[in-house]
Amino acid sequence: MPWPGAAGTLFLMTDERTPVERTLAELGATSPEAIAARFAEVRARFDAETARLAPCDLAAWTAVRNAWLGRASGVITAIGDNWLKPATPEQKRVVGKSLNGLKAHVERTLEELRARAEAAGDAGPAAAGGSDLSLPGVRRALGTRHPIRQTREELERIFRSIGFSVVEGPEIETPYYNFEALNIPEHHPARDTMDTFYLSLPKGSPELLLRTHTSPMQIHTMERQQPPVRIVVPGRVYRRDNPDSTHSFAFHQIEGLAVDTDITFCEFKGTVEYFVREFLGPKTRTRLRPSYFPFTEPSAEVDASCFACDGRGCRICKHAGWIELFGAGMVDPAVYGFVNYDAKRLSGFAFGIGVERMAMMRYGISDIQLFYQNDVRFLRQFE
Ligand code: FA5
Repeated sequence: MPWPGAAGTLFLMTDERTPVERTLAELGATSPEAIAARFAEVRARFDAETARLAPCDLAAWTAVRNAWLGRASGVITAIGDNWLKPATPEQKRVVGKSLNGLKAHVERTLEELRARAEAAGDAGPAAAGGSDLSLPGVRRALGTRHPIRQTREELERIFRSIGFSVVEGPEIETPYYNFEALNIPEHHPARDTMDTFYLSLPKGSPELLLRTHTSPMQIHTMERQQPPVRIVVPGRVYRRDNPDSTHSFAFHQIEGLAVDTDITFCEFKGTVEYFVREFLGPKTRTRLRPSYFPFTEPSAEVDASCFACDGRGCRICKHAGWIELFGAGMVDPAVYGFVNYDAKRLSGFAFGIGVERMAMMRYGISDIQLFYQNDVRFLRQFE
């Protein structure tokens, strides 16, 4: 163990070891006077070293502190191990007391130096004699954007690139916006699939619920804006779904709505195909399967050729060759009636994409719950 600081001249030995690495018997210091003299030498060495410290040099201060107070190999530990432990019972009394005195001196001096360095730092670089710009900076561990966030941003980017703008809406809705204005009247069976969370409010308050999809923003937007409309709406939605590998009770969707005077099924199909190819790769094929949503007519489920087997059939696509992506369709003219749009003149399409499911497809993730567990071993893979 070298002495802390520059090569020492105080303790020149033929033996390579420093005095604190040798026992007192080896040093020939067995009487109380000889022991005290040895401690005085160590203390003088410490004082000389700290006297050389520049007032603001925190790195040098840390090095001195570690060299003297470091638990594993500091000088104080070495004295305890090599001078105190092997000492005779009479010597132990003297060594113990001196060691305590030395340790208190070292701790007090270092603390004073640290306070002085801090005060000098507070007074500004000029008062402290200038900053040492060569000191390493404090590195803060940076987090990364969550894979759901990254996926959402990628979806937004794709739709922005073809003229859609991004808007956001409230997570708390009235049943009117979440259901009725979307052509889902009370007692309609389509409500059962979204059996949802209502807020408990004082009697007489209007009913409020956590939105079950981003579709209410279709209505808010059309109420506020005359056509043409081209928006996407990312956001969190809630359903009373039991968690499993593909379901969560809180998840994310991105809604799309385009309304204008000349939008046909071709624009709808072309937009969907463009989006799927941009997101999942140029070779991905798209299929529209007839489906039902009260607010679109006709409605479709959009499927993509399986990314794992390219449509040949595998375990991931359950040997179908296709994977279901999201629901979509041409806006049902009945919806225009709720927002005072002229259903005879206007037409449009809408879609609602599950962000988690898209991220699962893209990154080959088999369990949706991984997104919510905040396990850094999972999240680091998306840096
Ligand atoms: C809807 O929510 C419709 N609003 C979509 C729509 C919009 C259709 C506009 C037509 C026009 P659906 O319930 O199928 O549809 O949900 C859409 C997507 O959300 C699903 O394809 C799926 O990717 C995702 N999703 C649904 N439930 C869950 C859940 N519990 N956990 C995670 N993702 C879900």
